[in-house]
Amino acid sequence: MERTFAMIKPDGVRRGLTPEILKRLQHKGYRIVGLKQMTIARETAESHYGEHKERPFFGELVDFITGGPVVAIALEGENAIAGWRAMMGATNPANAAPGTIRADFATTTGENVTHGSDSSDSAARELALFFKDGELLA
Ligand code: DAT
Ligand code: MG
Repeated sequence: MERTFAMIKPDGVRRGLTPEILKRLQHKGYRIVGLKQMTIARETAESHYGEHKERPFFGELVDFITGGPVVAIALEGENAIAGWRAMMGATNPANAAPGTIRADFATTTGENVTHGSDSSDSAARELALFFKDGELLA
């Protein structure tokens, strides 16, 4: 069993995609062990995306992710880290395989609907950033 951090980004929430995305991950068989709609504080966003802080798009990325409510999700399941990344598809929707979330619901890299941790270290770090002890199911 693995846990990972998933997020429906502000574009996904704004466009009413929350039920569709929750449906997909539940139908896949993942268990939702934490779920909340929230607005991300700027310092939380800068920490979450810290690996990108030298990239030219960092400012826009932080503006975007703090610009409206997101849905933060803690997912549990076998191979959940790679499995959720596979369901999302490639970062650039133009490269995402048909049937993936980013291929089906996005056209630009900057607004690509969902986030998923990319490793077990990232998953642990991001889950701790977004959820307090006691907010996650045992
Ligand atoms: P992923 O979200 O697939 O893990 P990432 O970690 O490389 O991708 O980048 C984080 C987010 O930053 C990504 O979902 C969208 C944005 N981003 C990445 N590369 C970008 C680029 N070249 N231009 C604009 N935004 C970009
Ligand atoms: Mg990433």
